Amino acid sequence: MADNQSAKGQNEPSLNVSNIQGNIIPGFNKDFQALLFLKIENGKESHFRRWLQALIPGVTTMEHVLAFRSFLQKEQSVSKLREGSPKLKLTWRNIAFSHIALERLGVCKVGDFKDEAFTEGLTPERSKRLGDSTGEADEGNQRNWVVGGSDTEADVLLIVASDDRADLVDEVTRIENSIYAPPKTKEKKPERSGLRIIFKQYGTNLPDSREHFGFRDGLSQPGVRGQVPDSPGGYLARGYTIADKPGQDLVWPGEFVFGPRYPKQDPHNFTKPGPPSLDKITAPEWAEDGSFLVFRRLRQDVGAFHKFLHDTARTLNIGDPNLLGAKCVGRWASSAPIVLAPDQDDATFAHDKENNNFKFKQKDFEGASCPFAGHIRKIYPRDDVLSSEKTLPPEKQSLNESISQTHRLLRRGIPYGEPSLSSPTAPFPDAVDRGLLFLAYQTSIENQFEFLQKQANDPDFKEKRAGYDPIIGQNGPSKTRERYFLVAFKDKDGKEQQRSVPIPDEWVIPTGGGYFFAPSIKALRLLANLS
Ligand code: N7H
Repeated sequence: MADNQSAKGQNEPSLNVSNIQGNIIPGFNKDFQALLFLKIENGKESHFRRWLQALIPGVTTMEHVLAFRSFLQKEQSVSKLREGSPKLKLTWRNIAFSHIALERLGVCKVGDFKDEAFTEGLTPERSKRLGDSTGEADEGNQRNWVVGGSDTEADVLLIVASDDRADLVDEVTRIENSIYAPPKTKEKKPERSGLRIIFKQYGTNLPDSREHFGFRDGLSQPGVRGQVPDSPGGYLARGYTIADKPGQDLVWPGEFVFGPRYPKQDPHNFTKPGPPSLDKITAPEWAEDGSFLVFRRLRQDVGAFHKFLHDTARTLNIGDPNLLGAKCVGRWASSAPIVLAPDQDDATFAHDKENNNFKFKQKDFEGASCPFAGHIRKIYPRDDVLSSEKTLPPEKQSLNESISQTHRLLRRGIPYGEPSLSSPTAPFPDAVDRGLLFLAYQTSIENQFEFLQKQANDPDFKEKRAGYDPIIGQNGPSKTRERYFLVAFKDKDGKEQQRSVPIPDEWVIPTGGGYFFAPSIKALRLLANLS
């Protein structure tokens, strides 16, 4: 059990479940989703407001999602007795706005939000700072993105999610009709919605919660602290599956939702509440119960990644290319953490009760099984400290568990595109557009998403020459975008080795993105001019 899973008994903040959008907490987690990127036509703000007024009653809240989960839990226990009971299928909607859109709707101006990343938006300059390509013809160059690039920035992001593919398509059609063929007014004239769809993207979960490279994903999430009505034990993290996992740390809700009563993490003590996420400096009052949403459309070249694993395993005399894959991610394809299963994939550690129950410093301080550049170690170093600071008291350390908790994300991504036929043992290159629709909620884009992406790009984190995160690390400023990562392994002959491995190709390429704000239901009503 993680150190701070024994927080019971402290005063937990009460979460405003009927006001917070449901994909923030606890997350939609539906198999079929569509992202609609919308532009508000110039001078058509009042039309847009009318369209929004009609949408608001259908925006799904945290309360709806928790009720659904609780129903499913009961249903599951009943269906053990009653075979074949019908599954409840629902379709949900959530909405988020760019800073420019909020300005145009007259609710905010530069300086209202402290977070510069949100205020500026995902501009070419910010994309460059994330390490994205700047080569004129490069697909990863922000100017060439399919959405969020030059002239393709969205004002509004609408997320539609369903348990059923056909229901999702029906709902998207209904929304498209409301945009392009809205109901007639009393005078029988067609009423403009003031909106245009600039990009539409369907996402579908792959079997067994895999992402396209073949790894199970979406397993490790922070457990959001806070009370919700009727939650057994009084904790959001208790009684609902979202945080009921051994090893899952409880994180104060102010890291993910704005509110004067929602504390952020204290960087010196991760069980203690820090300052609130909403005060006069951080965000305007109406931002209460809202959250920033980062979107990145990340194309995955599965054939290229698998070829790298296949060829490099051969060069290094590593018998199994899947072992090199596990070193790149920090988990085996099954999700078993490599620090618990260092030599081969082991399903015992892939179980929900085990797959998050580990630490790095405690288990693998030298990086012998999980490289410091391994994706999950770079992006969430858990209890890791710098080797040069190992003996310092926590308040003098620049990295430790309390500090790592101040950079967490609520990941809500979903894969898009057809699955690949490739595997690390038989790489199969193709030209199919597939990847991850990366979505993450937080209360500071600068200190959470951007901080983590920069950490992934930093070859000297957490130790000098540890290398780039082989999944998402980018070397923006270099023309060749050369990258490497340091990996320790036992070769086929049982000899311990350590090598700096060159990364020859790009297999996660940003092709779209945007920074948004997901307001509360009350704030949506304000935006729509509803009393
Ligand atoms: Fe990552 N992958 O398949 O290799 N990610 N990720 N990610 N990721 C995780 O623990 C992947 C991306 C995080 O709590 C797993 O749930 C791929 C971005 C964080 O221990 C796998 C892409 C960012 C975690 C992947 C991608 C992150 C995490 C293990 C892009 C943020 C949790 C499953 C195409 C900047 C770490 C799990 C923890 C886990 C993969 C992108 C962040 C398998 C393919 C852009 C915070």
